[in-house]
Amino acid sequence: GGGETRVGVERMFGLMDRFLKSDPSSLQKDILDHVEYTVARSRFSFDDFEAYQALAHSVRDRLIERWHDTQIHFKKKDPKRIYFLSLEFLMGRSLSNSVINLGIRDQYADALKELGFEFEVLAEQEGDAALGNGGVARLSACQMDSLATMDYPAWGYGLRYQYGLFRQVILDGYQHEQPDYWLNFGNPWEIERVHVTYPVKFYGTVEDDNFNGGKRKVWLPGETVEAVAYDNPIPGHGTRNTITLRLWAAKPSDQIDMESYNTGDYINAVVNRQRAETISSVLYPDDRSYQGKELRLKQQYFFVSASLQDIIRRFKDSHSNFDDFPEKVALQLNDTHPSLAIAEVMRVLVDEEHLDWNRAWDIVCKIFSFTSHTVLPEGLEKVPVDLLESLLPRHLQIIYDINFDYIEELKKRIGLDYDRLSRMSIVEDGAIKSIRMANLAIVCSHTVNGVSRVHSELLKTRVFKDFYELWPHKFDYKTNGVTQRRWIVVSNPSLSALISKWLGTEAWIRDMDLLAGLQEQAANADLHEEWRMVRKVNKMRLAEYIEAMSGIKVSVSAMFDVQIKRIHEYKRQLLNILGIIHRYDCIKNMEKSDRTKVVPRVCIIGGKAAPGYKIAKKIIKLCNAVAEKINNDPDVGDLLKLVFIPDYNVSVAELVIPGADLSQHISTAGHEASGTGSMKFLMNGCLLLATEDGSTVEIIEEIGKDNMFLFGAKMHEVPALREKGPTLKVPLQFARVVRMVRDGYFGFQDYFESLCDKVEGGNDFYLLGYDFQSYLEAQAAADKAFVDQDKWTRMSILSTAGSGRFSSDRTIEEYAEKTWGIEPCRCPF
Ligand code: CGF
Repeated sequence: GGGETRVGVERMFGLMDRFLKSDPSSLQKDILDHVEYTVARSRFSFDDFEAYQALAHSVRDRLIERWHDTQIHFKKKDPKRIYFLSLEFLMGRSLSNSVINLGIRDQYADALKELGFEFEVLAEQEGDAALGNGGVARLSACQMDSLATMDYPAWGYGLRYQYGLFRQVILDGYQHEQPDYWLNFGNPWEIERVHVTYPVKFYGTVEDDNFNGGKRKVWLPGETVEAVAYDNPIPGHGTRNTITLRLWAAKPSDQIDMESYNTGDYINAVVNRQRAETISSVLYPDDRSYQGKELRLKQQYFFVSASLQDIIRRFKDSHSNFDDFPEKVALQLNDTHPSLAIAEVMRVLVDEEHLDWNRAWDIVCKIFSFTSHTVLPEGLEKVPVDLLESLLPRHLQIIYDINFDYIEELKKRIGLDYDRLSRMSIVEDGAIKSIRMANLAIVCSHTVNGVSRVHSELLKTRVFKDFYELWPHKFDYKTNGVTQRRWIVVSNPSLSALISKWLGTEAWIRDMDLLAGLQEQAANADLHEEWRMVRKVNKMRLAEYIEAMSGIKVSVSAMFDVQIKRIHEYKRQLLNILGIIHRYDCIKNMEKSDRTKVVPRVCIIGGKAAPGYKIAKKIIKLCNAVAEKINNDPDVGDLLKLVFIPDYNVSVAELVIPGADLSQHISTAGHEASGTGSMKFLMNGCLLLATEDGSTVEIIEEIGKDNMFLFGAKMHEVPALREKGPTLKVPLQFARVVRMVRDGYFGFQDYFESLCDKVEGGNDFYLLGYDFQSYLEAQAAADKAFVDQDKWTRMSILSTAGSGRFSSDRTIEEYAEKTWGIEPCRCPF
C-alpha cells in the first residue's frame, strides 16, 4: 500500500525478542500501564472493572502479536483457506479462554495477586458476547476454537450486532425481554479496522450490458451502505496460531446525497443516512423462523457481500486470474442463512470480473459446502420473490438463471415428473412465490452435511429425499462437537487438573481421544474420592449462585438435575415440569416414614423463549409457579426444590454444567438434529437422562446404555404413534398431573389452560403423555443409581472417558479432510 513501510518478513521473524514478555513483573507493568493510559485511571486507584479492562487490554496486546504473525505466515504460504460464513456466533466471555489458550493464565493470576486482585473476580466483570441464539451459534464459536487450535487457515465471518440476544428477566414468574446493548462499556476483544471497509449495495435496477451482451448485466443500485470490519482474534491452544473472526458493522456510506444537499434538508439527510446502521443493529431472537422480513434479508446480504469482497480481494492480492480460486478458497455455509453468497459469487464473477457464465458456474460448484441444522421441512427458509426483487434485483435474475439451467438438466435426468420437478425447484410457485434457500444451497454446493448420523438419515430419507436420490454422493454428516478448552479447561479447572493428573499428561486438551485412558481407572477408589470431591466443590459453587440469585437454599447432597437450553415444545421442558409435579405429589401422599427413602433432588431449569413464542413463555411461567409452591412447602423441605435460572447464557452454562449430577436431553425422538449441550455435560462427568435422538444415539455407542438413563418412543415409532391421536393410551399419572395444573393447584388456572390443551385430547404432538411412564421409570433408575455412590461415580468417570469423540476438534478435522480439502498451516515459533 502507498506510504506504508514494510519491514522484511524474514528480518522481522528474526527479531524474536520483540515479543511481549509474560513473567509476572512484565505483566504487572503492562496492566498498570493500561490502567493509566488506556483506561485513564490513576495506577494507585482503580476498581475491579477498571482492573478487568486493563487486564483485557494487556491480553489483547499478546493476542495481536500472535495474530499478526499468523496472518503474515498465511500470506507467505498461501494455503487453501476455509471461510466460515455464519450469521450467528455465541462467543460468551473471552478473557479466561484467551489466557488459557495462550498458556499464561497462572502468570496473570500471580501478577494480579501481588496487585491485590483475584483473577476469577476480574473475569466475572466481563459481559457475554451473545451474538447468536442457541445451538448453531455456540457451535460456530466452538468450531472457531478448534480451527485455531488445529492450525487451519480459517476465517470466520459474521455480523457485529449492536444488540445481542435479549436479556431475560423474570418478573412474577413471567419472562420479560430487555435489550442487550453489550457494547456499552467498550469491547477490548475486537479491533476496529477503519481501513477495511466495503460498499454494500441494495435496491435499484438492472440493465443489459450493451457491450458484452449475454448473461452479463449492469446493476444500478439505489442505496449503498458501508461495511466496516471488526476483527476478533481467536487464539489456538498450544500453538501460536491466532485466527480471525471478522464481524461487519453497517455505517452510512460516504457518498453525498446531492438531492438533500441542494434542497437544504440537512437534518433529514443525516437521519436517513443514520438508518444504514440499523442493518447490524439487532439479532433476530427467534430460532424458529424469520420468514419474509426485509431487515433479515438485508442482514444476510450485507454480511455475505462484505465477506466476499474481502475474500476476493485477498485472493486477488496474490493471483492474477480466477483459475486457482477453487484450489485456494472453500466457503462454508453455516445453515441456509448465508446462501445468497452463491448468487453473489456468480454476480461478482460474471458482471464485475467478466468471466463467462459457465466458467463462473464451474467455480461456484467447486467452492461451496452447506451444513443443515434443521429437521423439519417447514423450518426451511424461504424468501418471497417480491422482496428479493426489490432488495436485490440482480440476484433474483441470477437465481432464476441458475434454476433454469438446473431444471433443464434435471428433466434430462428424471424426465417430466412435474411433481418432483416442482418440489426440487429453487423457485416455489405457491400463493407467495418464493426462493427456497435450502434448495439453492443444495444445488450449488458440492457437499451437504448433517450434524449427526440420524440427522443425516432424516435429511436423506425425508427432508431432502429428492436431492439425495439424485446426488447421493453430495450427502454426508459430521457429528457436532464442542471444544474441551471452553467446556472443561475454562469452566471446570479442578476437573481439568484431576484428569491431567490421572492421565499423567495435559495432551488431552488437544487430543480428546486420550480421555479413554480414564476407563481403566473407573473403579479406582482413590480416583473416586478425588472425583467426588471435585464434583462437590462445583456443586457448592452452583448452590451459592442459586442462593445469591433466587434466595433458595439448596443442599449439595441432593441430586442436581439440570435442563438448560432454549425453551421449545419439542425439547419438552413441560415433560420435565410434569415429572416434577408427579414427584411432589408422590412425596405429599407418602407415609412420613417412607420419606426417608426419597432421594433428595434439586431440579434446575433454565432457558430463553423466543419473545413471540407464547406456549414457550407459558412453560416458563408454569415452572416458576410450580417452584413457588414446592419451595415454600415445609412438608417437602430438602427432598425437592425447583429453581428456574434466569438469563441462561454461555457464562451461566459454564457455572451450571460442572455442578450437575444429572442432565436432561429429552426431545421427542426425531426432532433434535444433534444437540450439543449433552456433550458438554458428558465431558464434565454428568450423567444423561435422554431420548434416543440426534447425537445421543452416538453417545450411547461411546459410553453404553448402562451408563445413562434412556427412555421414550424411538424415532421410527413416532409417526405411527401420532397417527393414533386421541386413541393413544396415556398413563393415569399423566392425566393426574395435568389435572392438577388445570384445576389451578399452582394458580393461574386460565393462563395454563391452553398449555394443558396442548398435551391432551389428541393434541399431544410431542408425545408427552405417551412417554410419561418410561420417563418416570428412567427417573427412578437415576434415583436408584444415585444412592449407590460408587456406581454413580463409576458411571460419571465413564461418561467423561467416553466423551472424546464429541470434541469439535474431531468435527473440524472431518470437515477439513472430507469437505473443505484444507491442511494445517502452523505458524513457526
Ligand atoms: O442446531 C440446532 C439448534 N436449535 O440451534 N438447530 N438449528 N437451527 C439444532 O436444533 C440442534 O439439534 C443442533 O445441535 C444445533 C447445531 O447444529
